[in-house]
Amino acid sequence: MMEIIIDDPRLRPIREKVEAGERLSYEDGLALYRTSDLLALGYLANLVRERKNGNVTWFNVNRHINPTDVCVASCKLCAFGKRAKDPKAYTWSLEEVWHRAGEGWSEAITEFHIVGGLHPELTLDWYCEMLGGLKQRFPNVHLKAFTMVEVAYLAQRSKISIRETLEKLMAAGTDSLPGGGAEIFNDRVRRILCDHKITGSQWLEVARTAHELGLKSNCTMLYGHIETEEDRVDHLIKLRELQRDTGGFQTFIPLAFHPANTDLGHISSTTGFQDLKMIAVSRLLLDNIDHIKAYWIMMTPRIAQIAQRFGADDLDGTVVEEKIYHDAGATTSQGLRRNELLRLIREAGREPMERDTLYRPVRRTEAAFTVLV
Ligand code: V47
Repeated sequence: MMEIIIDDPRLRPIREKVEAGERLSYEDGLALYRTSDLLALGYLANLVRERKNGNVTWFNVNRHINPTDVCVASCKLCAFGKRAKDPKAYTWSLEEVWHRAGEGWSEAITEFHIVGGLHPELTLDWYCEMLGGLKQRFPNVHLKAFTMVEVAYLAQRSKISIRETLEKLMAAGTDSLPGGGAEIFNDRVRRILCDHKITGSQWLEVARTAHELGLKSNCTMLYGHIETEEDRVDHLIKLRELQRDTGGFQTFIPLAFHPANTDLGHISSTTGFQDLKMIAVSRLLLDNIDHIKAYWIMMTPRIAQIAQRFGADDLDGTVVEEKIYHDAGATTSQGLRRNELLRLIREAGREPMERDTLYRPVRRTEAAFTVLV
């Protein structure tokens, strides 16, 4: 094994644990966040990353669909959600959703990632019809639809349980759930960032129910605002504990807070150093989650590429049209072509592997794709 020099003595016992494949503790998590020895962190995270995913970097060919930005929650962290009366707010009709889903350049998209605001009038039936219409028009496309927050809101509005809501969504076409809305589980921080959203424990309960019903989901953490290092470690350990029970999380995505156009516009954006640290620490603490995604829209393609050597094994996908980060000042493009993703991955010395949403390799010919099961 390559001999590396670890400058920070606090990392030496952690290195021994990582090399032995042992679980890291809460205190280890704090030590990892508190070090500035980024190269040592990256080295350790890379060990785990290569153990789990070898030299492969996963990506997918997907399209984001955000049917409405009307939202009753008014989260301070968000620049996307608008009040219904806001002249800039939009809500697509069902026809518009179906039309837009097939719009733009097509590279045989394998996933629609569908999330939106908490709309006070759209009903669960409307969402089910939307999913049914997408399935009918695009039967091979996986529908990764609705965050835990949207599921809980639809359940509350329909006066039925979370389980029944999920069952209805599944019957209509939902194949898995994205990881958004988790923010930071700590109640104090949540009260400031997103007072009207479900609590952290409710988010975890919706995820647990989804996993029990056989749905896979992703999970996220929003960082770089008012959270402490303790809040971050606590968040990651809660995800690790739920994963121990259900095994339902596929990938973890650390999301850097973008302050522009939000009520927290005075907060500075995260730095590349912090972003890489977040990738590395999450890879080390979340030993039972297979994948760590460096979401290029949020991190920029440059940092997401370097992240492939600091613990990440996924770049997300082509995306095509992105609103949540662009409303919050993101300067990245809205989509990347498949070839551009391939170049980023190859130049990082990794082997690109196109996947479907469930991490099954996708083989492409000129005109079609086949999921290898
Ligand atoms: O839930 C909102 C966050 C999330 C801001 O599951 C913000 O594969 C930063 O969850 N600055 C949506 N973050 C994005 C998301 C996601 C992205 C890519 C892939 C997957 C997946 C999930 O973005 C929201 C919220 O946590 N967010 N506003 C903001 N101003």
